[in-house]
Amino acid sequence: MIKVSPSVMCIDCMDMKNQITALDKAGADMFHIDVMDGHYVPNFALNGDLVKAIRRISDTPMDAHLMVTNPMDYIDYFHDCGVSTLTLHIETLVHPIRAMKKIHSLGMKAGLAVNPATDISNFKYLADYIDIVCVMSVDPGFAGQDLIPFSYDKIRELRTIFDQAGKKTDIMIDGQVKDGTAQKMVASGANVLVLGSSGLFKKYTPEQYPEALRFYKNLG
Ligand code: S6P
Ligand code: MG
Repeated sequence: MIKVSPSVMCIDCMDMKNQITALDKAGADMFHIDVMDGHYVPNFALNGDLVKAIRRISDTPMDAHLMVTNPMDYIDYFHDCGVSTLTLHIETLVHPIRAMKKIHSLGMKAGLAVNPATDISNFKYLADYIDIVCVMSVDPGFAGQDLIPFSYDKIRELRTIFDQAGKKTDIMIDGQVKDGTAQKMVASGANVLVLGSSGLFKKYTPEQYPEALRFYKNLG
């Protein structure tokens, strides 16, 4: 079954507690926490305080997607805040294997995010070290952007790399996951869907979240 990770950045922050509770009841597998530093990407977003606040009301695992210039400086911090999966951008890492090992040493799952214009051929060297890849189907920084069409090919190429390495690595897709794109993403090899404004929060009311999440989870 497909796993769904609602993007907390896309939640109306005035209604955060109710929305988290509704998503938990609806069967969210994870909560996707977008962290932005205003430097690596031209926007600011969530932080460890919010991770800790969500942890007080929910046991659902959280995957933090760090869009920051110096992610190595914050691995311990996000672990201490209660994150289960920590995803860093490969474009920000000089030594990605060292970074993944550091995340594992703290008991978290290790993820690598990859921007639309970044070559993925070196992932064959990383397959032994990563639990999840976050394929960006938009340039990171904002919700509500247009999907970059070759993202489907990228998912397919990554799935082939992991199959050849004998790994069942999770492939998460982030950006414009909605009815019409999600089917093609899953058919290409994605098994974790980040649900943002286009596929969840602008389309469904909290009462409809169970039906919405069921739809995405049953795509594969
Ligand atoms: C974007 C961020 C994403 C978005 C989400 C938006 O930089 O990493 O996680 O919050 O993907 O979804 P949508 O449906 O508005 O494109
Ligand atoms: Mg994200």
